[in-house]
Amino acid sequence: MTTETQALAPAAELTDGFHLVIDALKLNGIDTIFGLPGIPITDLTRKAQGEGMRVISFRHEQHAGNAAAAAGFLTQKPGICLTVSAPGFLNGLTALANATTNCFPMILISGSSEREIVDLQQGDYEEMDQLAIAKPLCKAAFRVLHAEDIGVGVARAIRSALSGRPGGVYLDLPAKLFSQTMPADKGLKSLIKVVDPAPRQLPAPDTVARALDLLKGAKRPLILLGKGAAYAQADDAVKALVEKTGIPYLPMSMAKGLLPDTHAQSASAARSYVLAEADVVLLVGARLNWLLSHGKGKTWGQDKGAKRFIQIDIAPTEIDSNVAIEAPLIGDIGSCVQALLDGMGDDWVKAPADWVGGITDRKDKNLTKMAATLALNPSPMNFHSALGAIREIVKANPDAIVVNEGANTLDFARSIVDMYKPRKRLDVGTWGIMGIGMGYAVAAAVVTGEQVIAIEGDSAFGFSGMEVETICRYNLPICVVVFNNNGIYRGIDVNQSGGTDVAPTVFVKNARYEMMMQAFGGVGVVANTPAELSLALNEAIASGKPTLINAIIDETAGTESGRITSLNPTAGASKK
Ligand code: ADP
Ligand code: TZD
Ligand code: MG
Repeated sequence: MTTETQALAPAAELTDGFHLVIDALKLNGIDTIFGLPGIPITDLTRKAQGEGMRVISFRHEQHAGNAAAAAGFLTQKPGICLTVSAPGFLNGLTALANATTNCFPMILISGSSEREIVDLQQGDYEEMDQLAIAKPLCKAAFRVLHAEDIGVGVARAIRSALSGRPGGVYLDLPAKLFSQTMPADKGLKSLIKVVDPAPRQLPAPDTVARALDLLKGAKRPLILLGKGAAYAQADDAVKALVEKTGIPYLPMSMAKGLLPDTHAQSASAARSYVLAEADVVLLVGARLNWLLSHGKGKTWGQDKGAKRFIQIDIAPTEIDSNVAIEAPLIGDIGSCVQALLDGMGDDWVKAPADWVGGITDRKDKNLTKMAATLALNPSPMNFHSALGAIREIVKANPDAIVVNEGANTLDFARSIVDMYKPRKRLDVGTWGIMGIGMGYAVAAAVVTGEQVIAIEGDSAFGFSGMEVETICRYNLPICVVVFNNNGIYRGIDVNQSGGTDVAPTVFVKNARYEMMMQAFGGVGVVANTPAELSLALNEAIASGKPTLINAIIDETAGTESGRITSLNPTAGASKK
């Protein structure tokens, strides 16, 4: 070709790094980004929005990251969190680590500085070796240096987040990548649509037979449902297993609603009894971690002989992590539960009547006691009376999603507020982390379109409180109920030195949290009684408007650390 003809040939249409990232995500059905703009990803957020993606912009990356994690849990698609370099990346990292701990699929995508400068530590703008830092805190971490590899990078990130045990993935995109260009047709061909990112994993037949043998011989069987079972979306199979076997079950907090909490076989109101007395326990997507006292000790009736465990999990290395698992069943929950059902045939004998009856008696007694406590109407409100009001509203609005964090506010809400449908409860999860509230609430509203009720301790709310602006900006149907007891656990601690500073657990008294929502155009209400709380919450649901209810709770009502006092090395001393 002469120079002349070259000049006359039409320029090949080009694409660039920005568009390849967007196209790769869209090709894989990802339509939402949670993030916070800045160098070098500002244009990525603009262009993504321009290309029809929903871009939800937060006030702090941790909350964008928490939103991505919750979106991943709710949809089985990895939630995307997009941040700037070093500080933005670090702000998002807590959420990435928390997602990994909870087995929620998410991808943290961060822009990063120039490799050459970072590696020689020459002091670039927001310089940090982000890939190295992310690696130990997530399931997988990748960096893309060339535009033609963006398709592979995004595909690897999606598959890593979703396959096997889900988790958090970090994707490092250096600034230079975004402006790299390549012919558009070649770019298109470089993208990968991930096929079957979470393939079904069938359990081996001999492991199914072993599990059924153990279950068949059980005199006091128990099923424990965890948030892995909720994530798996095998709702019908799980329900069929519970009902076909007649075995009492306990839902872990985020598995509540997988079957309605009012189900006759729910043993929640007799939790201590069934944990201590059961002889064979079938774990379905639940780990024997601190939340289950590691499967040992008094909680598990150690003095009454060893428990025998069947555990369904997708991660083979989870087995025997705390106690011996006699019958591991490795595979996805849908396939494993179905294999058990198939293996049971038509003549499976239901759980022994004396065991089931004994549980029902205890349950009824405890529920009667609880009803009496909920009916009391003390002034000021306590946790029970306020939650009694919310409980009725959740019952009347079973599609609403409940987000819950705090100490007493968490522990009481978990046991008092019944859930009726799967994946309607999002909470502090495996770490017991504070700060997930507004991020989870935004994600729940954005990806489901349902009403969200966030039940928040006043301390817990403070971690993400600024995101009420985000809630107002996107006009999301979120009602935040702040349980205002003037502090962490309680509002009555005193400075042990007698000095003028208040105690470390105490906040400004009678704080006007409702004004935070009003500041951004939302509705703010104070509730002093259960009736006022019900009215305000019903109005919030009817209008769908961003609302914050400042629920005034007796500042003496809580206990240190809520219900996990036993884990607190000084709780005994400070209680004296
Ligand atoms: P909880 O806190 O509710 O007890 P955990 O988070 O401790 O629940 O446990 C969830 C478990 O579920 C993890 O061990 C995880 O590997 C497992 N899991 C997640 N998704 C699936 C799935 N689709 N199939 C089987 N197991 C799963
Ligand atoms: N920081 C983080 C990230 N997570 C934590 N779990 C804590 C600190 C410690 N912590 C708890 O475990 S609960 C809690 C803190 C600070 C707050 C409890 O106060 P609250 O709830 O107002 O949210 P109640 O109803 O007053 O008990
Ligand atoms: Mg509090």
